Formats: sequence, C-alpha cells, structure tokens
Amino acid sequence: MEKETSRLGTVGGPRLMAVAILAVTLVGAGVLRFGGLTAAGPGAPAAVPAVNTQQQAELAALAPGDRPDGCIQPDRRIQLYAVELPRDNNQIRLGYGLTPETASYPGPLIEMIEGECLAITLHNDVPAATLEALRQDPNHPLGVSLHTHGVKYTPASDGTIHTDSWVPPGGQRTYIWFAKPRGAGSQGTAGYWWYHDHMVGGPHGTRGQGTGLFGGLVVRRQGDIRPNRTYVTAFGDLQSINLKRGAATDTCDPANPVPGPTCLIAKPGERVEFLVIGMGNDMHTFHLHGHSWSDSRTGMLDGTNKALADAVPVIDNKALGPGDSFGVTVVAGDSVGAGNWMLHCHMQFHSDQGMATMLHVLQPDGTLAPHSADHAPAAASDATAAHAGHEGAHQ
Ligand SMILES: [Cu+2]
Repeated sequence: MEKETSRLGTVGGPRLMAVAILAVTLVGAGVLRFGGLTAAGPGAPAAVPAVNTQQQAELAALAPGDRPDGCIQPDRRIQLYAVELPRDNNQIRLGYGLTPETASYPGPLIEMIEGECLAITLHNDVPAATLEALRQDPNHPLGVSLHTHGVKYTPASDGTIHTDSWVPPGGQRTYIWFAKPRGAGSQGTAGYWWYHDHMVGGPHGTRGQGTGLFGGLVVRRQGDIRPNRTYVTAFGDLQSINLKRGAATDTCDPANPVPGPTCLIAKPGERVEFLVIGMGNDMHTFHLHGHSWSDSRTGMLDGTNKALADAVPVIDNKALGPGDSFGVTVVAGDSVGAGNWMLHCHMQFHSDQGMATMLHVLQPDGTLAPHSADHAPAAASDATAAHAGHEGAHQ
C-alpha cells in the first residue's frame, strides 16, 4: 500500500531480541489474549509478552518520528480489520476484528503490559459505498482509522484526518502504540482505555463509533493479578449497551450460555473484570447488583494495608461521562453464589428504556439460575429506536 510504503525508509538492521512466536488466541467473544498470559492462568501476575520477531525488519525501518520515545522498535505486531457486519434493525453496523471473519462490536479487547510497544496494522475492508452512506459531508474523504486513548503515540498514529493517518477503502496502515511504564517523570499508562474510529462520517468519526468501530484496551502493570474474564460494556446514546437495548443486551442461552458482548456470565468466585466505556453524548452510571468494588485503578485492592483500604472507597455505582473509561473487578457471586444480577445505568429513565443487562453467576452445572426476563423489556430495543426516529449512528 502506497500510504504505508511511503512511511518506510532504510534504517539499520533490527537489534536481535529474544525470539518467541506467540500464538494469539481468542478467548470468549472478542477477547484477545496472548499465549504466555493465558497459560499463566487467573491469579498469576501479568508478565511482559515475549518478543514476536515477525516482520521486525519492516517495523524497525519506520522513521524514528513515527515511534514514541522509549519505543525502540515494536515488541509485537497484530492485524486489525475494519469490516461491515450484518445490519441490526436495518442500521449499518461496522466492526473491528483480528481477522475479517471475527470482527465484532465491541472489537477485540487489546491487552498490553506497561513497557510494551505494539504495532497494529489496520486494513480497511469496509465497502466504499457503505462509507459513503455514512458520510455527513460529501467533501469528507472515505476512510476508516484507529484512534486510541491512554497510551503514547505520535501524530502518525493519531488516526485523524488532520494528521493524514487514516486508511482509504482497500488500504492498510500501521499504528504504533507505546504503553509507557511508570518511572521517573512518568505516571505510566496502566489503565482501562478504549480505541475507536475517528474518520467515518466526518472528521470526528462520530458515525464510526456509533456503528460499531470501537473496542477496549487494557494496559496492565507488572504484577497485576489477572482476571478470569473480561467484558467490555460500552454505554452509548439511545440507552444502549454495546449498541443493544433491552432484551437484545442479554441473549444468553439459559442451558448453554456462551460468553460474549450480549451474554455476561461467570462462575462463582471468578474475578470478573468490566471495562466500562462512555460513548456518545450522554452521562450514565455503571451499576451492578449484589457486587461492589474498590474505586481504585483496577477495582481491587489486594493485601492488608488498612490505611490504603480506608483511603479508597468501596462502591457499587460509578458515573460515566462521554469519552470516559474505567475498569471494575468484582468477585462473582461473592458470599451469595449463583444468581442473576442486574447491570444497568442508574439514570432511571435510561434503565427504564432498556439500558440494562445482567451478570449471570452460573450454577454448578454451568446453566443460568432461573429468572424472569422482565429486567429487559422485549420491545424496548425496537421501540426506543423507533421513538428516536433514526439510527444509533448519530452518536
Ligand atoms: Cu445512562
């Protein structure tokens, strides 16, 4: 791709680093984990993934100005595809995927460890006609991009029109993210972030986010205890959670639930991590029944430091504004076992109109505990969309 090639130059050979090709695996729906980390299992401290030398020569040749300070060369490379997905209530849906076939909304959860430098090559497989249908201004170029929060990147990886860091239909482009570690003069980048398009529809990518081009990014710190499960919950306009409302937010098969964006399940005792994202224009709150967490970076405080524990409040409801993101870790069914726990926005009119789903803490046989579905009015999804008069893409 011309756009890509133009950023490559001739630089000295890449320095030799430890060689280990990691198998990238999908765990659950849309969750990206890495062989070494997954194998470590829950409860084990996070470790820096081993170096993937694939295409290191090409990446090392990126102009120094295209990499943040401290990122000598990328430690790892992944591919990300932007594709069109089946419509939802006749609304256009786009998604990011590690492969075109696995694209989803939210997109794959991307995990990094502080100190890691990641190269992501974005492929724009969205048909030009679809991008044209979403375009708000006929003079705006057709393209998609990848913009992220929280980590370090240069203008070349900003994913905006004014930095010319976007991808036309059929093209590709490599973005470099650096999870700068905590150290002298730096607060680090560990946290719960999100990435999204900044191009579709107009210069702010409003319609890209609103049609599904968004996902979660977790930067862990060395020594962090890993969760057993991570769910991304993006609260958006039109009272949506992950662009769904009402019954559509919770599609678990009671006898054989499969975890995913619309089926939040856990076994009792598991550490369940939620990455909560505020999209669109409205304020929301993240509220979970029957569980609480520390209002700290991860939602968990381990150890017995009483002064620290007293300094951090324990909460079960947290405000979420546009662009905000945070992480919450809870122990599923702590002291209460299996059950069905509402997860909803506590702005009551949002909840009433379908901004509610459930965390299902499973029974020993892996099925859902019996419950009525009246937490999620079946008609809310269509009724809310119809009432709004147009598609959710206006976020
Ligand atoms: Cu709300």
